[in-house]
Amino acid sequence: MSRVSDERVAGAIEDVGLYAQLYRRMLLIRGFEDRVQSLFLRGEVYGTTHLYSGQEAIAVGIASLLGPDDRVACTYRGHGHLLAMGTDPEALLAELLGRETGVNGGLAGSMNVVDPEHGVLGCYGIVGGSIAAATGAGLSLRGTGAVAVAYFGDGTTNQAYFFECLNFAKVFELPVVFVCENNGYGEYTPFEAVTPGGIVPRAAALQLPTTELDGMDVLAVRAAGAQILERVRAGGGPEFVEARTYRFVGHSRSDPGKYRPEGELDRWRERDPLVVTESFLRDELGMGADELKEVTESVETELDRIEAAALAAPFPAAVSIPEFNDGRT
Ligand SMILES: Cc1ncc(C[n+]2csc(CCOP(=O)(O)OP(=O)(O)O)c2C)c(N)n1
Ligand SMILES: [Mg+2]
Repeated sequence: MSRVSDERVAGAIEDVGLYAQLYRRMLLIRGFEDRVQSLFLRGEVYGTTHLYSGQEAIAVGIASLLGPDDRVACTYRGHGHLLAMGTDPEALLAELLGRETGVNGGLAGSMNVVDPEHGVLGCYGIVGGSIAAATGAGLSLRGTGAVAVAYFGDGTTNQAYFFECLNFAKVFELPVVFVCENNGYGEYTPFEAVTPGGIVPRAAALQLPTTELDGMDVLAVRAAGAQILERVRAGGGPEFVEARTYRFVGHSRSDPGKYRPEGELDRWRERDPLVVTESFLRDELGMGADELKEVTESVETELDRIEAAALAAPFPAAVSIPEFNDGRT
């Protein structure tokens, strides 16, 4: 599977084929996460998981603008970023199931996948680790036209890495795009409760150009992202994005999300990125119901195959797997 837009770049706004691909990739991520959840409940997943459901438009929109020389650094909520960059979904699921055929031989698990072949420097369990990794990559990419993208959450803007790395990137005008996925919560804490002054002013204070965008709309992400990436590739220095989004599930596998105010999830579900994009394809680009159904069904068929293959894959020989499955998160 290739990156969403290896050959296609920004400007192809009216291209039905491209948007159908973006929609398909988002469906794949959602379906993948649904399966991870049910496999987790069946005791098949080793370690913990943090699902990306609800946030798909950000990873897919940005990845659709990246080329083979660009690099991304992700968080422990990284399945969506990996799949958007073209990581083989079967190898990713096998990784989560601790199998030898996993992206990292079944030894990285959900939180620490590395996939350099697809431009992924790594997924980081340490909050803010992705910011540091992308900043370092930016240093080595300076002057090449390639960029490094850091994905991180709202809560991460309270972490020391955030200030230190944004400052460093600005001082050296590094080609880094800092993408803050504001999903409203850091674990169980609403971001408003711990972020005096909001997020964007923090980056603006360090003189990074800032963009706030609708992280539930892949078209909005892609349109703004195209302009940002053009500037950063041209040597304009680092930029900051706050993409407003929502996670449709709890923080991690053991969180039912009960701290959310009543009705909040339902309100965000009305702006589900899959619904937003499906409506656009149908109403603006004239895609028929049959075609849309075909996309959905082909994703489910692919996921059926992937799940069966990952479950049938062998465990790595040298590791005693049960030791890793003692219920700790
Ligand atoms: C350095 C560090 N501090 C604390 C934690 C525990 N921790 C894991 S996720 C998380 C919340 C991060 O929230 P946010 O940045 O909004 O990302 P989200 O999980 O919402 O995607 C915390 C505090 C950690 N993993 N690393
Ligand atoms: Mg968050």
